[in-house]
Amino acid sequence: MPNHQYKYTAGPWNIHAGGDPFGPTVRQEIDFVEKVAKLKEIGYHGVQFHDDDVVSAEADFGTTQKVAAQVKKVLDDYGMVAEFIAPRLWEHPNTIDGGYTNNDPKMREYAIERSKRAIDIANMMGTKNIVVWPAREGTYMREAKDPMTATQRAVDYINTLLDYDKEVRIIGEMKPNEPMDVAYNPTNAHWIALAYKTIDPDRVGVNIESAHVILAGMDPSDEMAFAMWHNKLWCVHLNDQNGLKFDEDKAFGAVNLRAAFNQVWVLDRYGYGKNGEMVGFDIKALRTTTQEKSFAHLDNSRRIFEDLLAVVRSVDNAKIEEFRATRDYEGLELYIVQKLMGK
Ligand code: XUL
Ligand code: MN
Repeated sequence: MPNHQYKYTAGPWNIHAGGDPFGPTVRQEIDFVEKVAKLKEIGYHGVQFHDDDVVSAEADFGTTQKVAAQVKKVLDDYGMVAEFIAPRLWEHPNTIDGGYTNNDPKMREYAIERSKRAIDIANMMGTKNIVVWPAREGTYMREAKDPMTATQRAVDYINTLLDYDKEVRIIGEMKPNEPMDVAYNPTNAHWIALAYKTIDPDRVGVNIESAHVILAGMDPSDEMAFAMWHNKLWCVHLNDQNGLKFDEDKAFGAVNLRAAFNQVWVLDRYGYGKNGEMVGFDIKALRTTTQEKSFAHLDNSRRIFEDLLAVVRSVDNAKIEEFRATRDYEGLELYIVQKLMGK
């Protein structure tokens, strides 16, 4: 029975002022140092970053080094680590029509340069993990880009980054839609398939976000198991999602406790975390959350993970095998549901 300690992370964007596309912010912005201090206090071990969460994308190299060192020092002071750096290829005017799948070669070049810079920042922050969420690598209409070309461009992009730094790991975080109507490579299995076509498949993996998998109509725990079978589950973004709508990023287990249980079960059963992988949460506070409760969704999600871990570790595996052998799936269902009800 695996019995290791998990390490938890979240991004600074998960502690936010509550603005949404339909209304302004409703809470005060919280200073980065306070975010780190509070994350530490509620049992977190690390921070996830976009490149420009560390330092402005417009900063020159010297300023980038200086600011990254300051941010790293804050982490060091609190005994925290940087889990990954994600190049933000979806806000800049040059990425309106995407980064590496942009039809304009100058814009594709921007995406490459910005991603190389994200690798530089990762090195300054002491991590080898680059997370690529291909936000705008898709289309609003099918005819806008050529899909075969887009597939090749994804592999070319990954190869360029693998070649730029011989130790960096390129970790795709797939999402089927939003902001685009349809994303290229909508699932983790797509990215894993691309990985095998790159110059160094062992350095290409995935970050599986529960809500993204649900939006693709699939099951997060099965997706995680598939990626682990390939030794490619290097990050997770645990959260929850109520049906097929916008990406809600709800607290882990808040919608479907059984699906959350199954994610924890599969992660724990197959030793996720034993090679340094961390349990990342990507969770938005509800807009209705008060200032004082700005961290509650992250605190709660970690607690829910640990409570589910206790349930998972109390599962009687011999019983499970017996239910399976006798095809008593009704009995199995009652056993699991009763476990989740604390019986
Ligand atoms: C978007 C999303 C991103 C990535 C990091 O849906 O999940 O925040 O996790 O870029
Ligand atoms: Mn995410």
